[in-house]
Amino acid sequence: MQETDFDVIIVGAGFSGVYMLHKCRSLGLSARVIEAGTSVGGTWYWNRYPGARCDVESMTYSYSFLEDLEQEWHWPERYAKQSEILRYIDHVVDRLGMRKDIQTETRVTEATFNEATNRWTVVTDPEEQFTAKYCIMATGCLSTPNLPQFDGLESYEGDWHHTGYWPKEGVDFSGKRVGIVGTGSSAIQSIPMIAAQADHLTVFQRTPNFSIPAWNGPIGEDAEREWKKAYPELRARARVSPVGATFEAPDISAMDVSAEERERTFERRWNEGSFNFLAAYSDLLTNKESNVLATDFVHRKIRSRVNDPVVAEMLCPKDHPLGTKRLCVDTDYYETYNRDNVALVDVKTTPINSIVPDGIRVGDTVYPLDAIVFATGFDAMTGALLNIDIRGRGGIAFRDKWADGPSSYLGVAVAGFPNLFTVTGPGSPSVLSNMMVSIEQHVEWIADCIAHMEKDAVATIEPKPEAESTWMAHVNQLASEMLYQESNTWYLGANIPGKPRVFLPYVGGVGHYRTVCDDVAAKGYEGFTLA
Ligand code: FAD
Ligand code: N01
Repeated sequence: MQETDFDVIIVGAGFSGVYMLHKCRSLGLSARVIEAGTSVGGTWYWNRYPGARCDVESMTYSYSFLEDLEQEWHWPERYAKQSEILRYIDHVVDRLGMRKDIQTETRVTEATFNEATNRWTVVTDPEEQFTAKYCIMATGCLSTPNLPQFDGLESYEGDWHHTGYWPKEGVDFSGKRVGIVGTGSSAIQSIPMIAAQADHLTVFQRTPNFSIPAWNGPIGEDAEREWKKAYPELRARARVSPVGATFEAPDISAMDVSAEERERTFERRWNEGSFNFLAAYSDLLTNKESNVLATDFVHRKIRSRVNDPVVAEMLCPKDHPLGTKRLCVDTDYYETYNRDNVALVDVKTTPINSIVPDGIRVGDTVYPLDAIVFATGFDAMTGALLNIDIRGRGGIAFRDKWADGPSSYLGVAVAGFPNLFTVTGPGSPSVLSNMMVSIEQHVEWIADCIAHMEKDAVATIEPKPEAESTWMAHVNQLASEMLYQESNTWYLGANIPGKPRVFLPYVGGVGHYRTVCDDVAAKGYEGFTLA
């Protein structure tokens, strides 16, 4: 056991942990990042499945604090692929000389607050022990892959992979009969790529998802130049916007315009691609009638893209309002079902009952497969935090405190756990935004808080229980006014058996949330106890 003492321990070396390290070093603090993977990148290190790329524009999916780099960096495509994003974060880490402060291949298993010393003790696997005044969880919202318990998986004789834990060397599906379980964003990106390579692809779909075309392609030189010229204004606009984006979001109901105008608007948004579509009208996620109009438009698009009408109907989501499961963004997803080597199997009516040595059994039918891809998502937002045994004052365990769902003040700190911060934690907008904007906002707020504490020699900061309760009531109240409740999603923990059904992110909007956080700080960290 080697004991090592730092001002700050940061868990996770994705975009959050890397920026947090940079801010801590800028404050003159000693910091160490502890990362389970063999290198940096987080999401973009682990998710190497075919077709993996971001679905917010590359030009906005990057750090805004590196103004020189944003002018230098060339993003070749409108939506950057995984390898390009990984290359970017690797470059940032080397450019800022941060690698020596990042310890990889080390998983944090325990973090315990010592009330006598006001310090955190962090224990890892392989076993080492660290102490620090501050412990910052940059563990990611979508970093704990969910592999459902399928009977017989251990007997399967082919290869299987989870999209969130993809081999670095890649997987060659040439000449193989492949099965993919799931039709969320990961599946929708990988299905066209796998279908193009494999001999045959069978898609096992439980719930069809809404997907909007990406219209991906190279970014032209003129567009890049214009974008770079406008960067400061675009970044500023994203910071105060509802979802950290630069697209226009008019405050108008879909019900307040004529059918012709609505059709034109939906068509224009569809042709712009991606999340623009949801911003066509301000009430698509609050008003069922407006949502039905948008749903009808997308259903018609799906039917026009898929040749077989039976398959097209299977692909039209009818059990949840558009956008209440995270919207997917695709390149040729629906058209892939027009290929002769692709089959769609409904596993809602008859679920997968087991994995057998040569494939997947659904009811009485065995689908013979040489390889299986599980695109079955993540234990989102709380999974990575609850995997660590975190103990606060009086030995209270995070796992006990959050047994009925997470409770947090601003999604950034938790009562009873002094000097512990969660980057993009539950109760913050995080996954409902361009996460780069939310990550930067949280990291900067935490860094300012730490700077304030160091300047005034404050030993500990922690939320007051009543401030936390008030914030959680607000988070839940706003969520209850949205259509999100009508859908079984990872936003609600519904994808993990036994997980409490609680809406996890904050729907109040990135811009509004930023104002709330800034006000809290301006009022001397209102709602926190500083000792
Ligand atoms: P992560 O990137 O998840 O990093 C967390 C790190 O913490 C991981 O490396 C993990 O190994 C490490 N870790 C966790 N627990 C421990 C532990 N106990 N000990 C040590 N290390 C630990 N967001 C967008 O805004 N736009 C997109 O287009 C987009 N595309 C996405 C595509 C995919 C396939 C996925 C899965 C997510 C996507 N996201 C997207 C969300 C994405 O997760 C965030 O944008 C962002 O990358 C999160 O960065 P992070 O550093 O907070 O977390
Ligand atoms: O996971 P998901 P994901 N039997 O949870 C199905 C981000 N992301 O990895 O809907 C059969 O969305 C499950 O079915 P159902 C983004 O935030 C972004 O695709 O629960 N099926 C569903 O179809 C995204 O939302 C990008 O009925 C089972 C699928 O598996 C988040 O990460 C790309 C099953 C899981 O879908 C997660 O996306 C990728 C079972 N037992 C990810 N269990 C971008 O494009 C689960 N399923 C930027």
